[in-house]
Amino acid sequence: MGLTRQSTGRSAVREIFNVDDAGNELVIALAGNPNTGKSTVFNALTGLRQHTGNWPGKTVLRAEGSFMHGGRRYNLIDLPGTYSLHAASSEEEVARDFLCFANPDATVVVADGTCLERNLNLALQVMEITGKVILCVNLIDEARRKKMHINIRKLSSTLGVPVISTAARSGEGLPELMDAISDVALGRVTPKPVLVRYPEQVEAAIARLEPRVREITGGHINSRWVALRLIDGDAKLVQAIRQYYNGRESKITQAGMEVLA
Ligand SMILES: Nc1nc2c(ncn2[C@@H]2O[C@H](COP(=O)(O)OP(=O)(O)OP(=O)(O)O)[C@@H](O)[C@H]2O)c(=O)[nH]1
Ligand SMILES: [Mg+2]
Repeated sequence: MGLTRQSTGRSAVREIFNVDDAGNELVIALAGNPNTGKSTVFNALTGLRQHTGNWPGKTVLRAEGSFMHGGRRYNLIDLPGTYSLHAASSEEEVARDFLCFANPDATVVVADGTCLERNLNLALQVMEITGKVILCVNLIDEARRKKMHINIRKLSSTLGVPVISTAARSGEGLPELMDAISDVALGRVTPKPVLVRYPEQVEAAIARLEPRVREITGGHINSRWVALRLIDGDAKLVQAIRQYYNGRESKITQAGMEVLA
């Protein structure tokens, strides 16, 4: 089936998710497990330049705000806190669809530095969808208090993405986080995230499916991830993609989201 897309990039972001992307603003997503300090990071970065509402077609709260850095405006979207991106709840669905379809210029995964291992599960899932990831190891003050030492450099080289430690409540590390966001969003730094390798059978199926997926989606969304979801029998995602690529982007808010629901 030959599918075409009528609009690409940032205009699609605005159309699909009602994100304010007027001008040449960069769109930055904030993801993370619940209670890791996402909103604290969001508030510290955006100050009073923010507004809240619901996600289109959902009763899930959304906060959107912006900050200026190096003469550019960065539009920050606070995604719902989730433990995974399996679209098992409205929150997970919103987070996953935004990362998959809205193509943010960078995504910050906010993790709790006192229980990193659990938080890295979501980080790896995000990294499967988008390569433009920055890991923010937050609550570093708490980790320090508990005498935990986190080797940020090693974490960064192991994961293949920039890692910044922060104590968002006191503002520690936030200037560095802004720099890292800017580096990734503007393409000065290209993360090379490690990808989870699945059993050989699954990898073989991905290898067979991926080229076809790429052909259909024109490379606009991550073909490896879509192939994985197809193998998993994710019918909702198939419907969403069909909707998206039939050139009805402006309707995906109602139609696509309802189809996805
Ligand atoms: N000590 C310390 N506390 C923090 C830090 N960042 C956030 N907090 C506190 O952690 C709690 C949760 O912060 P939130 O910003 O609401 O976390 P969240 O990830 O937005 O939570 P949900 O939206 O419910 O998923 C609040 O009491 C914050 O004040 C930090 O770096 N250090
Ligand atoms: Mg929050």
